[in-house]
Amino acid sequence: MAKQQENKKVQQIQEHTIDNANRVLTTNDGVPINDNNNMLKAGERGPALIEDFIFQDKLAHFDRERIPERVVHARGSGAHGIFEATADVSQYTSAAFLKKGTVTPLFIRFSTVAGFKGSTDLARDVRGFSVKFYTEEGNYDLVGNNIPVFFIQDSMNFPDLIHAVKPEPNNEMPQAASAHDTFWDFISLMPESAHMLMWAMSDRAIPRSFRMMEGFGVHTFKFVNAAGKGTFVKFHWKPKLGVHSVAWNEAQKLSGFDSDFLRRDLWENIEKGNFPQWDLGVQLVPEEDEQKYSFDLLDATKIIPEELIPVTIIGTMTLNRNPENFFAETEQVAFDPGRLVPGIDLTNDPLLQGRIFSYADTQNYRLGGPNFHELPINRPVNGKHNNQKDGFGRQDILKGNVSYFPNSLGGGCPYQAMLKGETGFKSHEEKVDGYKVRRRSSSFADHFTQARLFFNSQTAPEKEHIISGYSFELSKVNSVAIRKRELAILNQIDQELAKRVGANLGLTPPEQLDELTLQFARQNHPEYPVKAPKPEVEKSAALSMATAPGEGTIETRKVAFLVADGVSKASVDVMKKALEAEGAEAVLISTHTGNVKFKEGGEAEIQHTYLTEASVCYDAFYTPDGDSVATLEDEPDYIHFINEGFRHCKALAFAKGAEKLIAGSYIAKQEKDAGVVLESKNNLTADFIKAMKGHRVWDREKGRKVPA
Ligand code: HDD
Repeated sequence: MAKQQENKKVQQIQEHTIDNANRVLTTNDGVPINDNNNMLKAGERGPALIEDFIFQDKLAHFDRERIPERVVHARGSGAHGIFEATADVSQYTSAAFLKKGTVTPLFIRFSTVAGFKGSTDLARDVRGFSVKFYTEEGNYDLVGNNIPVFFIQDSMNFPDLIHAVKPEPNNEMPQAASAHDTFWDFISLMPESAHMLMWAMSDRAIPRSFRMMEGFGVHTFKFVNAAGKGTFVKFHWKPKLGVHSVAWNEAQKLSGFDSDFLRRDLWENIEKGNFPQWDLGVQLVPEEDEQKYSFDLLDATKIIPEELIPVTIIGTMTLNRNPENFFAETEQVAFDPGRLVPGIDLTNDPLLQGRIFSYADTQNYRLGGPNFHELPINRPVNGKHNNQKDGFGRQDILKGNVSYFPNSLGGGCPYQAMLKGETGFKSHEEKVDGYKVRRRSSSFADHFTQARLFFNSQTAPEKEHIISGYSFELSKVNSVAIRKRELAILNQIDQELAKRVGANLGLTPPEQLDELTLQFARQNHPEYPVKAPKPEVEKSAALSMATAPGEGTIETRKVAFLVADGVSKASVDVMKKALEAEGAEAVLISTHTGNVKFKEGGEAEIQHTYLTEASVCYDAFYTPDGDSVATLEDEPDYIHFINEGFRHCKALAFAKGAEKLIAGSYIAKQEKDAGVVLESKNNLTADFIKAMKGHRVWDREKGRKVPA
């Protein structure tokens, strides 16, 4: 906490924070209110009076409490934190906040893309990953996603993409879901989306936690050093807790049981002091190598395989404080990829170029005018000095009679950095020489090679999940022509993938791309489909979640202890101690709230019951010994817990006396695997922890026999 108090952003926000403790209720003008229950009336039973300024003050504000939600990424969760630069990158960038040892306050917002503000966290969707660094050289926004590529290559298509994925305009269905005709209609006509779709159909789109997602800047940006030399750069956020997902069936159920699941997980862990951390990594490409690769660095549908250019870690982000107020901070924070600091610049990526217009434009509308920079959450910590003034909601008071440049009356201030030998932000100088054209670069025409790279890099269970993802989504599409069109695209990527999805749809994948798809693709590339250049890398371990960094920790994982009155305290305690030593959390679930009685005497407080909680809210399950076992034998909700936990491939441990409970569940009919830990056969605590470290026993899905 001491470190947070020292931080300039925390201080700045505190200056604007109101505490109502021991204060009298007032109007917005500070007038103390005597009666906050009754309108002013002409007689006890008479009509209300227009002079009731106290009522008007209250209602007029209430009537204006909603602002337009973000047109995309409407649903999000924010947190404060810090970034500490840990490597010397001065050779590549002059950015002051990246100077080794510098600590910079930041605000992050995670989001889903398609759903409305009140939709569910667990939709199959891309997650936004936006970071605002409050640097000493102004605000720098890295507005990325948890997927390193994008659906489209040129911003001109962005409104169409979003119109297609959002609920259909006639009936506003479905909410927060891409599994519908308009999305797949658009996507199947846009083969450039093939790579992104592969990621979106994978488990990356249903994360276990915001804290367990990678983040990516997506575009290639430019680092610029003090001498003005540029280097291409891609940004990566690598989570210390590993990269994990839930199962699709689980995601759907979570959306009902706790649609705030990811938001709650982030909030609760920060409250508990489990501060999530990510390393910031960069892939650096010298300017001279711009044309060296089989893909174009300016094409946002392509990654740079880590085997080709490794990721160098340059700093660490720690999220350490929840917002005080959701609206004032998380809702009003305004991100913009065009908010750059000296040492970082844009490239000519046509998707990035379009974004530079859209974000400031949308903030001007959404936040009601040009002074949104003055909202506490958006204010730079180093102050702002310019001649912009007035406008709705202006807060800063500009002193003096000068509000223009150049001036002599104000001593030439605020002065241009270059006039005093300072650098300020200087756009990286590059030669631009070409015809003014509305066209797509031919270097963007290969759409399938990296989609194939992604699929080939997955483990067997991950491939199965991708097949299921496509099968689920396309089954929800009513038009058979659209299903076939997408199958034809899959067939260009991997024939087995297309065949398997086709079988689930009762369709044989067409050999060639559909005529309509070709027609649209040829608008950009007349020779389409083009012969793909040979890729440098055909398989990349970094693309699989199973082999991503940070694996093997169970820190902050939630384990449900399934108990009832009469449970053995000793049996609870031995497992609790072992799990807590690994940083995991034990949560007792019983048949009623209040206290659970131990067999040995004594009680423990119960927050959750079989009625109020569901297995999907937990990572693993332990059933301790005791007289509770007899109660649980007759408790269908308990049986459902363990059936469902098994179905979702989670680890389950049973103390010796509780092992007989398996007989009443579907686990009895399945082959036991390393994820079912029995005290009579295993080392109860060590083997349970080992199973949890593997995250899920995905192989268990092969049977698919558990009707949970
Ligand atoms: Fe965007 C919001 C990420 C392409 C236009 N975008 C938004 C947010 C994220 C992204 C994380 C939420 C920010 C927040 O939390 O407030 N967007 C991306 C990424 C893209 C991308 C990674 C591609 C690489 N976006 C993109 C394009 C356009 C936009 C091509 C338009 C030309 N995005 C917007 C927007 C939003 C937005 C309409 C809506 C709310 C906002 O900006 O603040 O301007």
